[in-house]
Amino acid sequence: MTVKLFVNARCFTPIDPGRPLSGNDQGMIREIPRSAILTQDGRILQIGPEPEVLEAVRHLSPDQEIDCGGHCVIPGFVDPHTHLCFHGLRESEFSMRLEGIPYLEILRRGGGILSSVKRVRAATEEELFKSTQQLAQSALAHGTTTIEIKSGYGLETQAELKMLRVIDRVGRQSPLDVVPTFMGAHAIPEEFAGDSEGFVEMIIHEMLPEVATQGIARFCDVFCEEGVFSIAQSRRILEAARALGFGIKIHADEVHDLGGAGLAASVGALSAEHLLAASDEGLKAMAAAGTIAVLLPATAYSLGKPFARGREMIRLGVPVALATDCNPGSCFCESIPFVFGLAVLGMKLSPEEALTATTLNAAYAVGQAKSCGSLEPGKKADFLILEGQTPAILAYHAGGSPVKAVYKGAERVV
Ligand code: IZC
Ligand code: ZN
Repeated sequence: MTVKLFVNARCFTPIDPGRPLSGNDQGMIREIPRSAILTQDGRILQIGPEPEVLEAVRHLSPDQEIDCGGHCVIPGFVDPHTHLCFHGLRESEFSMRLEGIPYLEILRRGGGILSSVKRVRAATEEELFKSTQQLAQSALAHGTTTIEIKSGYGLETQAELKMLRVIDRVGRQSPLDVVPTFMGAHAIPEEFAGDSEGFVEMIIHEMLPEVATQGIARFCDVFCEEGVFSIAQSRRILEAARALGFGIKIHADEVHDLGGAGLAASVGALSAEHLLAASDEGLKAMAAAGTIAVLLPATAYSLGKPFARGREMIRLGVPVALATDCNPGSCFCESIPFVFGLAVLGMKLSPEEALTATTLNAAYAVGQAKSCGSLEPGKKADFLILEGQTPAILAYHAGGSPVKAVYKGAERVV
């Protein structure tokens, strides 16, 4: 048994009521100016004003005492949407986008996601592991302690399984907790060009059952978008996934409003992601169903598009989470601090709302809130020491590295 005592911390944390925070509650953060955190075997035993915790410690004699220097301490970030299992960058496509060629046009010409598919299919499992692990380490250095990673650059059963094995190995061989998502419905592969229905059949009858049998993905996600998967196809795939026990997520209304937000609400998805073009009607349906909006402002930034209407979503009562979307195409960014800054300055979330969005609501968006997302007894001792005295430093120190130390299960990992 290892007992650790963290003192002289200025803690900021959302309080978990057993569901994601929405509306006015999204900005409710508990601040404990001079606090201490007592941990046992990587979990939080107690957190509160220093004198209270010190009183409890008298009977426990901690193995180690760590002084947080009066700095701001917040929960470790949860990044609930990434595609960071890939091999090779797409810099030439970035140049094409700078010249004005749209993201979906590059995909239509056989590039985009399909160029990553070629690279991932050709890579050995070891090569893919190395590149994924490297990026995961970088996310950790930016304060991410739990991360969702999607497959979706295999688009054939064996290559999708290879990705999911790599994602699983990153979870076992890095300090990060990794949540794996199957995203065979990410694009239509060349072999099925002109036959998207044939590919949907293969996902439903071959890929999904095999992934379910192997038990290596918790969620199933679909890219519901013009030229990719229609509303009807997305619904069929997600209903089949749900019947097999997967949690479900949707890339919804990223470029065009196909009604993805409404679909997410009606199929009982845990979250809908992107939502740049989502309609009021779709957002209201999400609020009524309790669907979490996972917003990806670094993608809007990278695509040069207006941000999703985060402020309006909070007003409507939709619980908002934030994620990087880290991928080699539309958004090469593994930094939650960067996303936090964009959310505050670009989407007008308050720093408190953005803190909830990058911790507790993000933990709900990947089904992990029982063990992380807030600093409360029983949860993992995953937390960050920041430069400065309040979480606003994350937006204020633009492009800096405000994360000074990362603790995962009470162990210092950065
Ligand atoms: O590789 O382009 N939007 N999927 C949907 C992506 C971006 C990832 C990519
Ligand atoms: Zn994505």
